[in-house]
Amino acid sequence: MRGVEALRQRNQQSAQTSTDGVPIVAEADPTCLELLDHPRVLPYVVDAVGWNIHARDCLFTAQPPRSGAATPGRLALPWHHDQEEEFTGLTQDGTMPLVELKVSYYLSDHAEAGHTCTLVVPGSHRWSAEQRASWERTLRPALVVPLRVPLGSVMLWRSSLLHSVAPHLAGSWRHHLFVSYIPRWVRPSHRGNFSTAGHPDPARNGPLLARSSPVRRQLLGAMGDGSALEASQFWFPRDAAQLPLKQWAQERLPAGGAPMRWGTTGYGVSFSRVLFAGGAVFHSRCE
Ligand SMILES: O=C(O)CCC(=O)C(=O)O
Repeated sequence: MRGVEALRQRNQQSAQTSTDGVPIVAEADPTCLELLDHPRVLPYVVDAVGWNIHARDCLFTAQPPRSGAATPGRLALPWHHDQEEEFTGLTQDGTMPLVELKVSYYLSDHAEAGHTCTLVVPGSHRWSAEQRASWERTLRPALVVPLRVPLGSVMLWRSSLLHSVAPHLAGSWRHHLFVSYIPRWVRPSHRGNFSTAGHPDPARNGPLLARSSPVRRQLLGAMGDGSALEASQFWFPRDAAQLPLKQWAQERLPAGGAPMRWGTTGYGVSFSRVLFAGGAVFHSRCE
């Protein structure tokens, strides 16, 4: 994991700095840019949520050494389902739809004794509204999986899973970077909101887009061909060059496999789920 220390240093110098576990926006950071379209990870992302996507945001958290914390039992982040209120209305039965896929890069050793880690409750993305409302009564330690994973591990996950973050009690830093992928027609969150002159919205950052590949431009929320942003074209692309991830996906279909059903209008998202079956953790030396 070359570059993590540099990532932390760079972000500590920025106005959006946090050294206390509060996420900072890192999309334009060179490390984040490399992870945004990492060749070992992007195929899984596209397999799970299709090619009509961009990044909602890319956040980096750095938590300082915390041995001897005053409240060792307190979760670093409480239990929650991401965007529960915002997404629940998209299904009639109140289960949470698949709108967002998160990719977590664990950039410190989460297997170290006392080190914090993400805690998840497998299967909770399928819970009914009633189950989600009553988890405080039903949650048992046996249902919780702590992601005690070594440095360099990657987790792809549905952020509608019930999750939290364990207390950080180790004498080392915690480093975690995650990218959230959403359909292009869903607006980004932090990306625009935290833009400053020093950290422009990547989708409007001309020099950054000029040195990015077409696929990276799409993932940054811009048009793949560098054309001007226009809301309608997040729904109805003018031509294929605005949406290069589709071509990228087509070129990577398994040889001899069934043709991918992309939908009939060209605007849809289809899923193969050949590679990705609900969740995956693997170890990748992203160097
Ligand atoms: O830091 C983590 O492990 C998870 C972060 C998280 O829960 C969130 O961003 O919703």
